[in-house]
Amino acid sequence: MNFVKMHGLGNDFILVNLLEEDSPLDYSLLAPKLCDRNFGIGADGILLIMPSETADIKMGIINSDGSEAEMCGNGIRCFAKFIYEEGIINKKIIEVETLAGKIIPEIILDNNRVAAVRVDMGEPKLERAQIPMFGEEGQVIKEKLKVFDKEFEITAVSMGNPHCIIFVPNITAIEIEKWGPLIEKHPVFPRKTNVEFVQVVSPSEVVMRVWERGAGITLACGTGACATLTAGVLNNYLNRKASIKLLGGELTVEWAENNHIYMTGPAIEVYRGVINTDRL
Ligand code: ZDP
Repeated sequence: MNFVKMHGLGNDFILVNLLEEDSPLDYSLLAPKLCDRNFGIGADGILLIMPSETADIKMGIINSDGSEAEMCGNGIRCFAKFIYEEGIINKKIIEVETLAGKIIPEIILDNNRVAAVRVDMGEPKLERAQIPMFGEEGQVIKEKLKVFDKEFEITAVSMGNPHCIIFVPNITAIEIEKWGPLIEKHPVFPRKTNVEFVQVVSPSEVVMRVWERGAGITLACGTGACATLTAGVLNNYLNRKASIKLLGGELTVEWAENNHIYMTGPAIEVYRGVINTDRL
């Protein structure tokens, strides 16, 4: 299997170009092995490049545990950079089909090199059923969620994939490895959830730590940054444009007048390789 290893703010991916691989494999089954950092290539997930009938191209997303995700914000910047630089799609504004609908990355050049990718992430979804979450109709803003003996105040946002945002006074005091997986699998979330802990620094800056559904702690989460900005606006903590600081770096996110979320950040290719999947 040929692959490209890329990352966005240290959130790293194995890209497989299914337009060229002639014997596609079961990537859900292989994901835990390929993504293993000791026994495999090492990554937070796999991105599949596929043909689309409704857009320029299609992106498939598999988490490191083999589960499928609807969307991936850091991933789509990597995906767009690769598609553009390889000349697979000769456009700077690319329409990408995902399970979260059509997402539109725009290549930002500096001296003919891809300096960043700005992504039209579409509209955030706020109704409880759209997250999805069980319970009464309406939006989930500052709602109590009981996890064993602890009570969190959560705000839920879907960027195509589910996010549970928790604002805390001090991010370093949170045991993410303990609470992350418990909230991810809390029965109120029928499709599980990504979990973001957020400390507000100012109306234009927050620090965020993520526990990703299907992947655990990662250095950054693009859809999570977008959901965080949205939740920050809904709670009156943030302006409609803010910088989201993550372990792997920072993203600029804006909730524009047209109700779309725009996320801007880097995408880096690390290396290319060939792996014999029979030996994993
Ligand atoms: O929704 C999920 O299952 C996530 N684990 C998908 C990956 C999201 C990601 N971190 C992002 O940048 O949006 C890659």
